[in-house]
Amino acid sequence: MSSILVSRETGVLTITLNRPDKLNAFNPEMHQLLRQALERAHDEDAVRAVLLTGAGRAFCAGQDLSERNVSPGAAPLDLAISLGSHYNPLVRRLRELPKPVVCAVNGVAAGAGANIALACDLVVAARSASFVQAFSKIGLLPDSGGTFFLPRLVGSARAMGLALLGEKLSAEDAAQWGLIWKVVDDAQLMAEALAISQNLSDGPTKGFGLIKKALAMSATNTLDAQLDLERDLQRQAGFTEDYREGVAAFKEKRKPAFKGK
Ligand code: LHQ
Repeated sequence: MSSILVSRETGVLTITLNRPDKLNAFNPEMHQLLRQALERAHDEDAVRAVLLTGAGRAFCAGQDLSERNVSPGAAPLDLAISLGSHYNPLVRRLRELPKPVVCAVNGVAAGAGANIALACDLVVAARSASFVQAFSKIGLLPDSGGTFFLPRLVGSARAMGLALLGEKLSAEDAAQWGLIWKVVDDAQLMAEALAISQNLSDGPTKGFGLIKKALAMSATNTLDAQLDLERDLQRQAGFTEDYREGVAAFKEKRKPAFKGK
């Protein structure tokens, strides 16, 4: 059984982390297959939204801790190699994909698994799901963008508490804190996440890509720089076919038929 399942239904590419007996923890093969799936999402015009989820009772438990010989007597590992070759490129790929990525968190999301969920554009979680910055429990710091995303999403006090204490945060609290988009009943999770993804895949894909870019840049830009960026990106948005279609549909009081062009 492949550790990543990929299927496309109309414009939505669904990617499922599929090592349920390991709570979908990452090993090198899973990283490689996920990279290929995201490359496909990037390259195929027919893919206009991505839905990322996990098989079984967990979304993802982060790095597979049973893969490596980490013990008091063993030679030390250089963890920067794994971050540099796998996790960091994954987070960059998710953020830089010029198409929306929805994450359906079906169960616990721990360690890098939690932060990969947060790297997606819209996070919908099942009511029974939870988020754990498990790193501090094993002497590490949040990686995969955790130290970037957490304070921006929930403020520095809550980010520090999550990172230092490594306690489970329920999906309900995560939604209330502004860490994720919304929480839904377990039975509704995939239907709701798919509906959001399908809705996005029918949208103005180029415009969505520009929204992602603008919001990403706002994390570090001054207002002046951001205003200039909005001007430049809006110029690009205004040149798309979908902008013309959107305005025409508005005037004609009909639903727009966006083509992602
Ligand atoms: C696992 C794992 C797991 C293997 C549960 N691996 N087996 C990047 C760069 C390089 C290196 C280091 O890391 C990183 C990034 C990271 O992600 S570091 C953080 C790694 N992840 C963790 O520390 C999470 C460890 N897991 C947990 O804290 C809990 O298992 C969670 C909160 C995920 C789930 O708790 P429970 O629902 O109570 O389940 P459980 O603890 O009973 O786990 C079920 C099984 O899954 C169990 O195996 P067993 O054979 O006893 O049934 C666990 O050993 C296994 N498992 N996480 N990451």
